[in-house]
Amino acid sequence: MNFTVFTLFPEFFSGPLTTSLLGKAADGGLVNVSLVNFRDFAEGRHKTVDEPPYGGGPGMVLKPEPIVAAFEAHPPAPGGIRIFLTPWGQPLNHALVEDLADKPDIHILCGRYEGVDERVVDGWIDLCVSIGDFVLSGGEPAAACLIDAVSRFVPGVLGEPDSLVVESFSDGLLEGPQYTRPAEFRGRVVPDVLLGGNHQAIADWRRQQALHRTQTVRPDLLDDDAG
Ligand code: 6GU
Repeated sequence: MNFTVFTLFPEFFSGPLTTSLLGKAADGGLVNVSLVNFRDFAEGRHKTVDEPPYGGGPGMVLKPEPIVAAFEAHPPAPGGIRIFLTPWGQPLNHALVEDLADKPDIHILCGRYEGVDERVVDGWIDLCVSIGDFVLSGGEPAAACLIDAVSRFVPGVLGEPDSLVVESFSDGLLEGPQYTRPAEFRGRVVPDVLLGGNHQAIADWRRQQALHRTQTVRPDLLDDDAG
């Protein structure tokens, strides 16, 4: 799986991409992330990437020329997709992550400031994605989230493929509680059923716990078949 991130802050990614699961996936050649600083494609001595918005208003808007020049220098492979990360995009969820995992090449534009000239979106972006109903100062943390979530579906990235199936959202439910040793910790005990070795009873208990947690925390997931 190949990702290319178009960002003014490539250094942001040195942590997320070298740590833990993603670091191992990168080392194993399973996931490759290229970083493109579109400031390198800006013209002039000042390498200007932003300007005040037409019509007035606060902040600065990213100019189209450097971004599109960077896109043209790094086209996605056939069957690939170009995504713009923005608070007004389509919400990222389990279904969208699974769709994206089928793409051979994912290019991601990270916005900054008050936004990106809309002509970039109209002419060069296939999909706009948000990671939730809040505003980040830039798309970089969202790109790290998207790359992590999609990479987990690349064969070989997870040690145990089963964990893709059991965990939250794959069946539309949140994952229930988990316990490990010791059986008693500061007076709090592990539920008896988990210590008993009755696999059917354990599966039933887990399902009931997952339903209860989903009902309590995310009843919206039970209302429809979203996720
Ligand atoms: Cl994808 N970008 C920004 N800047 N803020 C966000 C977001 C993305 N998703 C939620 N908030």
